[in-house]
Amino acid sequence: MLFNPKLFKEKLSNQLANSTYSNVEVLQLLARLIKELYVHANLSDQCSQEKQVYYFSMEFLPGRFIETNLLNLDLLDICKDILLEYHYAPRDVFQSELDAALGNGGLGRLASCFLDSLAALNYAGHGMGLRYQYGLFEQKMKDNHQIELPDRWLGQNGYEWEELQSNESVIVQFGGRVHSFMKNNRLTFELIGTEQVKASPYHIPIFGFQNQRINSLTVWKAEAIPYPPPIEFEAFSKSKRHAEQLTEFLYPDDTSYEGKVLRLRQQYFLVSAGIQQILSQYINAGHSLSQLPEKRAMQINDTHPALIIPELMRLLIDHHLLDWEEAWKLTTQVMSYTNHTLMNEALETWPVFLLKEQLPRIYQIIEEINRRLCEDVLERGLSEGESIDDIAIIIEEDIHMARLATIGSHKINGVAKLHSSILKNQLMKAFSTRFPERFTNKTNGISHRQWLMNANPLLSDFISSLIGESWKTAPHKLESLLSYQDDLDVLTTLADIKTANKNSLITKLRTELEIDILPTSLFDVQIKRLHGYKRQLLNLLHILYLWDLCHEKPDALRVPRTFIFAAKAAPGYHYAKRIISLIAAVAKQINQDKKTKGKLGVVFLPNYSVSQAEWIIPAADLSEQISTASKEASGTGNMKMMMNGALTIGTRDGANIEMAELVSNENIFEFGMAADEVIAYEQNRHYSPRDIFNQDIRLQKALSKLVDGTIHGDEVAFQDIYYSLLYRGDEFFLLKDFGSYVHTQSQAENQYLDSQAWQKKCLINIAHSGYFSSDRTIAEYASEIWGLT
Ligand code: 73E
Repeated sequence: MLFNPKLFKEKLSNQLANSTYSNVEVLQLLARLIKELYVHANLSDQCSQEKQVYYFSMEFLPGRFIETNLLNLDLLDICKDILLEYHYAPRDVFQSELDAALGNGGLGRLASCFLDSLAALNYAGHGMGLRYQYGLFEQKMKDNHQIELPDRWLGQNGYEWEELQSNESVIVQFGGRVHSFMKNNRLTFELIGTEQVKASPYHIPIFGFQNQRINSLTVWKAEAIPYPPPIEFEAFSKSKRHAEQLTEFLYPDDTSYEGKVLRLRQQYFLVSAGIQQILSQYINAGHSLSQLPEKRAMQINDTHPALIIPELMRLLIDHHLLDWEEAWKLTTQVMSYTNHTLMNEALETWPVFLLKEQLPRIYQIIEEINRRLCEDVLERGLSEGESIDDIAIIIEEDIHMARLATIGSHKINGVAKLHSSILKNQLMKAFSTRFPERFTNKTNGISHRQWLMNANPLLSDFISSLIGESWKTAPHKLESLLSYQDDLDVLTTLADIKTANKNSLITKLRTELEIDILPTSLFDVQIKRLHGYKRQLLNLLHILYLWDLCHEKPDALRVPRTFIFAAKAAPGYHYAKRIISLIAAVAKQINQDKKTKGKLGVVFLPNYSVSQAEWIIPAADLSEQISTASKEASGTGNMKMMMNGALTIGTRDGANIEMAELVSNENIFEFGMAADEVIAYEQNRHYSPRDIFNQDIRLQKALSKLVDGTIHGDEVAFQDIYYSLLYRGDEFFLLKDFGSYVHTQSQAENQYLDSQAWQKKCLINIAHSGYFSSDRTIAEYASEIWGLT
C-alpha cells in the first residue's frame, strides 16, 4: 500500500510529541512528511506507458497547497485531529503557508485548476513553468497609490513543496550564430558561440483526489554555468546576473528594449528547458520518435510558450536528424494552443531583429515555417478580399505569435463559446476557413475541490447533507439541489451559511487589516486584475451615483452595501494604476462620510491573491462581471462566485452567457450592450460619450466629483480619468452602459430585500455550477484535444 495514512499519523504524532514548533515549522514538517511518504515512495511508478500531457504556461497560481494536498490524500481530518491533540490550531498552521507567486490572474489560476483536475481524473498531466524568485510583485498601498515590492514567497529556506532534481538540469542557449555545413550528404545546422544558461528543474507534486495519482508541476530556475578556471570574476558576475535575471520576476517591465529582450528570453528558456527534458526522458524510456504524438501531448497556454513549436522542430531536425516534413508532422500532432484573449495589445508579436539576435536558429525555422505556409496559401489561392498579410506569420518586421501557434498546432481553442466564435470567425478567419477542423471551444472551469470544498466547508458540508457526497467526484450532480429550491429550511440555512462566511471575512479584515465592514450589508464584490475592459471604473461610477442618492434622499438606498475590490495593476499600465488610486480615494472619502455611514462602504483590499479570494468569495452576495461585451474571453471569478452562492450582475460576455443559459435569465442580472453591438460601434458607428453625458444628470454628478475637488487625497484630482471618458472616446463604453447598469443594480437591490427569493436564486446558481467544474473542461480537452483515454 503506497498511500499509508497510518504511517503518516504515527510519524506526525511522534514528531509533534518530541518538541514544540512554530506554525511555520509544523507546516514544513507536514510538507516534508507528505513528500517523504507519498512522493518518494512513488517515484518508481513514474515511467509509465500512458500518454503524458504537458501544460506549458508562463503562469501558475496554485495558492496554498497544504489543504489541497491533505484533502486529496484524504488526510485532512486526520491531520486536523492530530494538530489539535498537540494544541496547534490547524487554521493557523495552514495559513502560515505563503501563496506561490508564480502567476498574475485568471490565466495562471486556470492552469492550476487544470493540474488539479488532471490529477483528479487520473490523467498523467503535468505543468511546466518558471520558478520566479520574486513572482509578479507584492502590492502595498501608500497614499492611495499602488507600490510594487518583490514578493519574497520563497522565504529563507526555499519553498516547502518543491524538490530540486539537479540530475535533470539542461542547458539553454541564446545568441551565437548558425553554422551550416554538409555532413553525410545532409545539410546540417549547428549553433556556435552561444551564451549558455543552466536550467534546473524543481518538482512540485500534484496529488489526485483520493485516487493515488501523483503528477507534477515542474518550475525551472536559471543559473549561470561556472566558468572553467582561471575565473575572470568580473565577466563571471556579469554573466551570472544575466542568467539569474531570467527567473527573477514574472512579466518584467517591457516598456524598455532590455525589458522586451528579457521577456523573450524567459519564454524561450521555459520552452527549451521543458521540451529538452521531455524529449530526453522519452528517448531514455526507449520510445521511438515516430510515436511521439501517441505518447505525448503539449498544450501552449496562450502565445507566451509558442516558441515551443520551432524549438521542437530544431531538436527533431538538428539533434535527431529528422527531415523537415517528418518533424513538422510530429510537431503539429503533438501541439495544441489555447487563446485567452482577443485584446489587441495582448496579441504578441516579436520584432524579427530581436529573434535573429537572441535565437538565430529559431528565427531561421520560423522563417521557413512562414515561407512554406505562404507558398502553400498562394498556390491554393486567396479568397476575395483576402491578402497574404491576413495569414503570414512574418509581416514586415514582426512575427505574429498567435499565427505561429495556430499553424503549428492540430487544435486551437478559445475559452468560452462567444470567445471561440469571435476567434474563429474574426481574428483567425483566414486560418479557420483553411483548417476548420482545428478550431474548437473549451469553456473554462474551476476546481470545485479548491473553490467549494476547501474554500467553503460550511456550504460544502451542507450540500453533502442534502444530496450525499457523490457531487465531489461528479460535480454535475449538484443539480440534485434543484429539488430543494422551495424548501424554506434549506433556503434559510443557505442564508445562515452566507452570514457566517461574511462574519469570518469581517473578523479577518478587522484583525489583519484593521478594516471594518458593515455586517448586515450586501457584499458586492469585484476582484480581478485591473484592466480598462473589466470596467472597475463603471462599478465606481455607480458607487458615486449611490453616494449622491444617499445624500439627496436618505432612505433611497434600501439595502446597505459594501463594495469590495481587490486588484493588481501591471506596473507599466499607468491608467490601471490611476483607477486603483481613484478606488482607494473614493473608499476613504465615503467611509469617512457620517451621512452615509451604515449605508455605504467601500474597501480596496491590497495584494490580491488566491488565499485572499478564498476568504472573499464564500462571503460574496453579488458578483460583478461587468466587462465590455466581447472583451472578457471567459472569466473564472464569475464561476467561483456562482458556485459559492453569489448572484451575478454581468454583461453578455465570456462565460457569463453560458451561466445565463444554464440558470435562465431570471436568475442572473444581465445588462448592457451585447458583443455584436460593441463590435459594430467599434467598426463603423459613431459613439459619442459626450451626448450621453449631456443627457444624464446622474452621470454628470458622478463624474464631476472626479474634477471638482470632492475626491482628493491626490496631488491632482482625477482629470485624466474624467478626460479619458469624455474626450478620449471612452474606449470601453462605460457611459453607454451606465444607465442600464444602474437600472439593473436597482433590480438586484429589490431582489435582495426578499431574502427567500434571493436565496432561491442562489441555490439555482449553485445547482448549475457543476458544469463549470474544471473536471468537465479537462475531460473535454482530454478526449477532444489530447487523445487521452
Ligand atoms: O477572460 C480571462 C480568462 O478567463 C482572460 O482575460 C485571461 O485568461 C482567463 C483564463 O482563460 C487572460 N489573461 C491573459 N490573457 N487572457 C494574459 C495575457 C497576457 C499576459 C498575462 C495574461
